[in-house]
Amino acid sequence: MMVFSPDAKVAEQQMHAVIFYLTTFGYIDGNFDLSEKTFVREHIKVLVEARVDAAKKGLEASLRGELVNKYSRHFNEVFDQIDHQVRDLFTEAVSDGEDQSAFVRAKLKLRCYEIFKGFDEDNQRWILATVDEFIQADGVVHDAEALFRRELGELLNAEVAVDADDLDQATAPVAIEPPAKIEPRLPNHPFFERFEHHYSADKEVIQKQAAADLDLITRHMAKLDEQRSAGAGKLLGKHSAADFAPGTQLLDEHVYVVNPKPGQKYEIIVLGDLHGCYSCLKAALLQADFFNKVQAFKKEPDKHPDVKLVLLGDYIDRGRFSYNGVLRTIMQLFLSVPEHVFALRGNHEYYLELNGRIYGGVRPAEAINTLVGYMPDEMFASYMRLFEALPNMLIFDKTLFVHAGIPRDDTLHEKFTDLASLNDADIRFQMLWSDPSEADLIPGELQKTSARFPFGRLQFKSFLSKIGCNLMLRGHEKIEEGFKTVYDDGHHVLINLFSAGGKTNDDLPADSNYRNVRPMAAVLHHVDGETKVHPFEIDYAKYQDPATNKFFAAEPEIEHKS
Ligand SMILES: [Mn+2]
Repeated sequence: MMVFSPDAKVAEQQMHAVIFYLTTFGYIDGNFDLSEKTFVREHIKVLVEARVDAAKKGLEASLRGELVNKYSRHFNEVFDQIDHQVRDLFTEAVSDGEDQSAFVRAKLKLRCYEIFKGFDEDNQRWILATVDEFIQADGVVHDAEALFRRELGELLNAEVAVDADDLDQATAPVAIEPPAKIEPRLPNHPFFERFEHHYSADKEVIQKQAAADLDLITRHMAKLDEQRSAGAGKLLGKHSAADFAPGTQLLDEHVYVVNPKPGQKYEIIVLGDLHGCYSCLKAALLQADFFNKVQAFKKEPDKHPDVKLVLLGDYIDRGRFSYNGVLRTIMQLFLSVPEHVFALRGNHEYYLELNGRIYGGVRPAEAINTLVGYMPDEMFASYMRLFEALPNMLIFDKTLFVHAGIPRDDTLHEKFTDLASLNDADIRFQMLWSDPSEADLIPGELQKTSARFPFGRLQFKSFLSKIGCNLMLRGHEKIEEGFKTVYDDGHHVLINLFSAGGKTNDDLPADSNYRNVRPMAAVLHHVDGETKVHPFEIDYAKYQDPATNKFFAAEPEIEHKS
């Protein structure tokens, strides 16, 4: 029988862990039915009774009953929450061709692994014994349960290590300020108004609209080509931004590098996933006063900070203003001031061609699904080519900006030699998808299971050291707080940013769970190697009004499809 810690906090964690493991084993055979849920609730009661009896011996029956009921109620609520979180996993984006249940299975295994690694040895043995007891409790051990239990056992015993030489221990001079509220200096800017119109349902009109967008795509790609030809081959043999002359800014294939000028102040405005939330993009740019600041710098570069806008990808899908809102505006921004705008690729900017047809690489792909049958088909191929051309990352001094995360251990081992390796197609693809875990190290087996794979704290430190960085900003994960410091040990810092969302944001469908996110952006103040991060709340609500956003002057003519 299981033994709970006398420490109330540890005992609470043990209960959460056990409930998570039981929920996982409940889902592992495909569906978590009512009888299994009843079984978990009964098991919770058994555990609670054991805990009450161990803590308070010889209690009067009625008092014991009261305590058992009280704790059972609490842990049944915990169970409901965990059950809800697990069900939520089934709605997360998976890469095309990937099986949703395999993805969920990988996520559950990861969470089991993280919980296990967070426990000391006694608790590790305890939790496995509890699970074994549970899966045998109904008299039958199902094949799926036995397989998962066996795989979990192997995983927990797996040896993982990182190269200690990689763990550079220099202190990261990164300060993170508390989230602020910023008012836009001006409520609107003429830059935006020219592009704020819905697609027409009329064939002839939408053809003209598409032709204008195609022109933008063509010019955006031509500008990237120009930047690329100037930076071609420059990353070869280089190991950090500091290996370039001060003041260097270049694009070599899909990797931007900036080595800042000594004494020059920089303001880097960073936006995470936008997912068709045009109001979020517009609000953040006006709040950060982007246009005014670029102009001031261009006029008197010695007197003003150099302003950079970094967009971490995932411009399309989920929200209602994908191509015609977020993407069109980003292309206009880049074409207006290409030296100041870094529009990186997200995993949603990934289309596939099959028998002459273009498909979204992520399901559901709302941007393309909504416009099929209205937009000329060849436009989707043009978007696909644009997406292929988008750069994947920016290394600015010691900060890496990338959509999702770091590559797999085995891929790095096989392919990484210097900064030029970051252009490898597999490395770039993996960096569009991976997620940080709370565990220190993730075994290779667990990294292999899904396109959306985890990496650990030490793997993160090791990778950042390889490329001369100590700070990484990424989007990709829908975090409700909008801004989150995922890792910070004083040496290496990982920040997650999400810029789509908002309770009353009508850029999102009424039933979208993105509305639970508080969208955030950040400004990095950088000078002479020191970085201060200023997160701020995106004031999208100001741009839900026809007076500040023409998209709200009329209803869309084409219905949003998921
Ligand atoms: Mn993403």
